[in-house]
Amino acid sequence: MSLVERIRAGDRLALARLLTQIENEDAAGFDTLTELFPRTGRAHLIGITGAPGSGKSTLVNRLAMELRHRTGATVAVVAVDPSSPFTGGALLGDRIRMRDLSGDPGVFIRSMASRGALGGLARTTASVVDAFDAAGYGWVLIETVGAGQAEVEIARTAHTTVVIEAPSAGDDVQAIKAGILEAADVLVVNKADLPGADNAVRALQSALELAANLRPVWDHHGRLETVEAASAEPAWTPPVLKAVATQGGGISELVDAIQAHGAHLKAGGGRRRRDQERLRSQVLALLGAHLLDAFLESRGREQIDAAVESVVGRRSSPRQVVEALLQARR
Ligand SMILES: Nc1nc2c(ncn2[C@@H]2O[C@H](COP(=O)(O)OP(=O)(O)O)[C@@H](O)[C@H]2O)c(=O)[nH]1
Ligand SMILES: [Mg+2]
Repeated sequence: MSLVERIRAGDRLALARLLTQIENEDAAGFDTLTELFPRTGRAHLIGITGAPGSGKSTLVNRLAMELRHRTGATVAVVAVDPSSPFTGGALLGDRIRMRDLSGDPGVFIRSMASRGALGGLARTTASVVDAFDAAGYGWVLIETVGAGQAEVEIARTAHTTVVIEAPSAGDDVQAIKAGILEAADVLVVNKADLPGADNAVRALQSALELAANLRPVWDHHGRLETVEAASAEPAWTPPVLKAVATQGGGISELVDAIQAHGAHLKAGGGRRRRDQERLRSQVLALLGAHLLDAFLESRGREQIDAAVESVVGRRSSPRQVVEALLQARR
């Protein structure tokens, strides 16, 4: 049997092999994915994002179990972990904590290290999500740290974006990365067993009210613009829930909210719009990467190095050298 046939038949080993090929940006993996691509578009993608330590992995673990029990559908978890020297341990920690689930063949967990460029991570993650979708996983949970542009990008292209906050010592909400609150479909104040949870809920609710008449729009460069709401789609008011992920508290309500949001998307055409947005950013990211590669190849390293040197020496501005590079004929 071919790899495609094995994946379609539910062979986990075959799927794991494809995921590794994708992570290594191996051409064979992309060929397999191309063959599988017509089978994608059925999974419900859930982005889960929030500050490090807010309890995302713990919550994702509980959420995966609850979705599995309540819907019977299979669940994939994609944990995107930055592998900086400061958080390198997180990868192992997540693997250990998520081990509870690994006895269930209907749950597949994949941790991804952010090697190389962030844009590369976003691209690889999108392909990993496609692989799970094609393999028939009904729910794909994508855990990202809500810190960088790439993570925000990954989270906002899901069908349902869940933003997690933990109560802070003061009564202010921890600074949320710009664009993330606006991208939230469901907000969760986790660690509701700790003091300050109700304050965090109130703070999030007032932040949501402020944002209620504004809705985010991303232009084709992926820049965030905020415009007055003028959407044909029916409005969705993001609920603010409380959870105690370590005990499983609030997880059932979270599944209710996710299912309600999924029904809302289907009824109002939002599901199609989100698919369009997600696939458009996939296409543009790939196109951008290929154009850059082709450009760098055509100019040769020396020209680029010379341009960078000129900027380092403050003889030219970055904009000037880019204009010169674009104009220069070989
Ligand atoms: N008190 C409390 N601790 C929690 C809760 N959820 C997670 N934690 C703890 O918070 C720490 C970070 O959790 P983790 O899931 O790794 O957070 P992540 O970095 O956002 O993925 C761990 O020590 C968890 O046991 C909760 O609901 N209450
Ligand atoms: Mg984590």
